[in-house]
Amino acid sequence: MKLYFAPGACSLSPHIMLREAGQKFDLVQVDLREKKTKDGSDFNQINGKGQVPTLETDDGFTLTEGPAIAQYVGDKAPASKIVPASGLMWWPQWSQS
Ligand SMILES: N[C@@H](CCC(=O)N[C@@H](CS)C(=O)NCC(=O)O)C(=O)O
Repeated sequence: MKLYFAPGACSLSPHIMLREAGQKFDLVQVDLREKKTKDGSDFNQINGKGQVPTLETDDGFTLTEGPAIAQYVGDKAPASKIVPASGLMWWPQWSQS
């Protein structure tokens, strides 16, 4: 996977979640003012909204909203229990501690 991020931006939470979930991913820094990635690519071609966080998944999807990325990462790594499964308000195990 590939996470597009900018320092000090709301891409930090998906970044933390990917690490907590033990996922393999590459980081690509974005200049949000210029809409360019660190290697000079046009970021608007990757996310038409020109915003981070943006996650390219291994199966070819591009997710462009933080909550959608959070749910995707949580669903991909259920053993990490970082978010409840879709449709649940909490993990049953959370209420036992
Ligand atoms: N609805 C998006 C909002 C993302 C967002 O506002 N990202 C900011 C950084 S925290 C951004 O990329 N701003 C640059 C811009 O809008 O041009 C989400 O929840 O993920």
